[in-house]
Amino acid sequence: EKVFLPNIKVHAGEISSKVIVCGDPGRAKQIAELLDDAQELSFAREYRIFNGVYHGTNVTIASHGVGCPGAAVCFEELIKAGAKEIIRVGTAGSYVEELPPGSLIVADSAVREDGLTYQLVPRGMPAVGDLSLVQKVEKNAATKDIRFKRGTIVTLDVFYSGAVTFPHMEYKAAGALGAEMELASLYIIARMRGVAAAGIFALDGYAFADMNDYNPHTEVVGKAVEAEITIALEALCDD
Ligand code: R1X
Repeated sequence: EKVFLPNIKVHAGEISSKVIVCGDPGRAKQIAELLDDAQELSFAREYRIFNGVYHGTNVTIASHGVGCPGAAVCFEELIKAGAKEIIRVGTAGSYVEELPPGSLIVADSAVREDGLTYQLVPRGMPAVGDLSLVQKVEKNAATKDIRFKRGTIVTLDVFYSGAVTFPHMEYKAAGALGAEMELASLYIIARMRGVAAAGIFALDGYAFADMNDYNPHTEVVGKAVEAEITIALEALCDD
């Protein structure tokens, strides 16, 4: 009897060892459309899973939704199902002028400004990507005509701000390049479970901006998302 993963609704062994993850189920479908023989395995809650073939290599595409706790359920079950290399393709808000909307961040590390990872590992554990997988992503990004930088991204839980102010400016001063909402959980879980992970992000605005004005649905962001998808697929199949 094969183990059934109850939230992502696939059996162990049904997915590829090479996985692309993204937040949006619609984007999972967009990525799957670039594959040969794409097949939807499941779509439960925010978790939508496809198998397919990219340039002769079997890959799996999975969506994980918004925020670390929900994404962590997806990452843990993907790993139980057989994932060995996971690349997150996402969107993020920029901290720096050199990375305007439409450019990319290759994140080698994530700041743990989430709650989830503190319930998994001690405070001192760093959230870092797999060095060789991150380097494959960076190498493939460098072949594209798109602006990018490699560095640290901040993973936070809050999207619409409340009564307190998130210290974006302090993280900018500390050298972080931008902010998003899931990568720290991927990096902590991947390291704890012994698999490789990397992350690449299309900048869709500035993290300091009023989120009530947030509009990622522009042509320049769409092009950056398309570019990062190709970069991630090439990096995953680069061995
Ligand atoms: O990671 C962030 C989150 O999943 C990036 O975009 C989403 C919020 O719109």
